[in-house]
Amino acid sequence: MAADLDTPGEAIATPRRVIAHVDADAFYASVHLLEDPSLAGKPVIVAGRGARSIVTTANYEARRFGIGSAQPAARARQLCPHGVFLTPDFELYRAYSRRALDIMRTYSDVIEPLSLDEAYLDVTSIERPIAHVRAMVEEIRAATGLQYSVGIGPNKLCAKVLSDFRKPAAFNVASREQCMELFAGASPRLIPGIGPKTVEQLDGLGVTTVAGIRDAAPGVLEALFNERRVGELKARARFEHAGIVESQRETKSVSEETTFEEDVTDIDELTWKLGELTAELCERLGKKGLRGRTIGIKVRLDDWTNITRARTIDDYTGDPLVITELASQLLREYAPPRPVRLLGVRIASFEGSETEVAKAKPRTPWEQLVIPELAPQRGDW
Ligand code: TTP
Ligand code: MG
Repeated sequence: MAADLDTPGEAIATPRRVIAHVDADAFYASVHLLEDPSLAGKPVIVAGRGARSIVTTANYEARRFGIGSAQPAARARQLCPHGVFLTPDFELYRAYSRRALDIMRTYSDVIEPLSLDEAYLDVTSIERPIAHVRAMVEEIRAATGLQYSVGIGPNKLCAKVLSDFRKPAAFNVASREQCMELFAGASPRLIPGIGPKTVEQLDGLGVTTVAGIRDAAPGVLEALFNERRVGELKARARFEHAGIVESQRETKSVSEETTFEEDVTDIDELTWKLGELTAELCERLGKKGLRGRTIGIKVRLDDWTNITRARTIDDYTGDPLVITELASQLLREYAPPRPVRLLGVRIASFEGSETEVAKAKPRTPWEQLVIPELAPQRGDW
């Protein structure tokens, strides 16, 4: 769902790359099915509980009844009264997502997660990128049970559109030219970066397909869009896109701090406050799935002297008890000589933090990649 495809296409200037987009099938619903095998074969709908709640997703059994994301839950109940309705459990989704991502990281250093169930990977530097990505999704499936659909193409735009094609369990590989052909007759709404409003405007101009944008005679699109936007639309319709896969910026450290309303002298009160700050810190660590080895404190005195103290331990931790203990020890050792104005706790040296963007050259040119047959079929769109 998250489309970060907002870079205009400049395919000609872009070096050849092999980009994969992976997207879990019916993600939330699949997680519930994995947790409770008795749901197998039943239509499963994940929606809020309130009267005005909406459907987040549904498994493919439920989709057969016309149920889909963003539909009012009440409507879904009418369409499928015997369906199993479940409320979202984000902790669980995050846990599955993290496990899948951990496996992905063993296959590529250049990964850009877009949401809990979606990521781009740059596999340009891999010798047999298609087999590599296939092995990756198979490993994820074996380890977590999650099924991912895959699109592989020369840029993010191709990869994204391909991964959405003939879901579930899709595995589509195509060049830019093949994408143009494959999706020529599809609605422009298929293309990320062409939103519902643009689709409506295009419709008003009689342009109802991707090829229609590409082949529009000069002046036609200009009736509604400025020159720059026309260029963008045409580039997208040609599946040109210059965006690179941006690996998540590494978190180097996480910290929490507080400034007191009144300066604090009592060491017990300061220690207690450290415990509170650490609890908040650990919650954030947990969300990011991080564990660190260097624990530090920061103290600002009433005369604005700032000091930091840190210590590195042998084992990675995200445990509030361990961190509070060490932080309190550092505080006692420092023994603030004046009233304290600000207190902070920090953790760094995270587990597995060596990810780096590979600036590698393509190992295998596109012409040599084995490209499966992807002839459009009736009813594809
Ligand atoms: P998607 O990948 O768009 O949907 P999906 O994984 O359920 O189904 P598929 O990919 O097979 O088409 O979104 C991932 C999760 O995000 C989805 O399981 C639930 C959540 N989501 C919402 O909460 N609201 C929405 O409108 C959409 C589209 C998704
Ligand atoms: Mg999905």
